[in-house]
Amino acid sequence: MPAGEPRSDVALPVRAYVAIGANLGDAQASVRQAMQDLDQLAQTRVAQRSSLYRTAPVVSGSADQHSGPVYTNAVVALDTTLPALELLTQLQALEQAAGRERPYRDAPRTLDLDLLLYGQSRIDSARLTVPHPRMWLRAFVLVPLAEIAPALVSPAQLDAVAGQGIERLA
Ligand code: A4P
Ligand code: MG
Repeated sequence: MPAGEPRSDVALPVRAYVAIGANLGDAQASVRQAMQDLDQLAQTRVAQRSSLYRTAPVVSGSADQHSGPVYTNAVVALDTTLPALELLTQLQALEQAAGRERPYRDAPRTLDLDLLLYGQSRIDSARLTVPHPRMWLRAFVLVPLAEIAPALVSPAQLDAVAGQGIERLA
């Protein structure tokens, strides 16, 4: 290939955003560990990490389910050359390694990793919907996302979730 021509076989990194949540065990330790583990993924580095937040559980399931313990939540920005579905597979492997079980919808969890945004991509496949369909409804996503990427969240979007319990941890 002549010098100076762009190479077409080298993928440019994509900026992706991942929400981290935990409300079983030592949730703060799990969230911090997840940040380190994400930075160790192949073809991926953590470019930015939000503060940790203590958040009231949001439950969408039936009323007889317990809402469970408070959550620790955070958001990280990744630069990755992994394709989106491969990144999802890696996120799910980290959830499994943290002992994640799925007894029912919105059940308490040792670790939840949701892919919020993958560059400008819109994805609607059986395994993956991006942007994450519920992200705009949730203070536990929008507040940490706005901390590291203020241009992505408008004041009106933050206002819309202002009633939800969330507190930044020191
Ligand atoms: N899936 C589709 N799109 C995506 C995506 N963008 N990122 C599929 C991740 N996964 C995605 O997820 C179920 C399926 O969604 C997966 O098989 C994947 O292929 P899951 O992690 O097995 O189950 P889940 O975590 O219960 O579902 P989900 O959708 O992550 O739940 P939600 O709606 O995000 O709610 N309250 C507080 N305060 N903090 C929380 O973190 N989290 C939840 C989970 C509820 N309440 C909460 C919190
Ligand atoms: Mg999830």
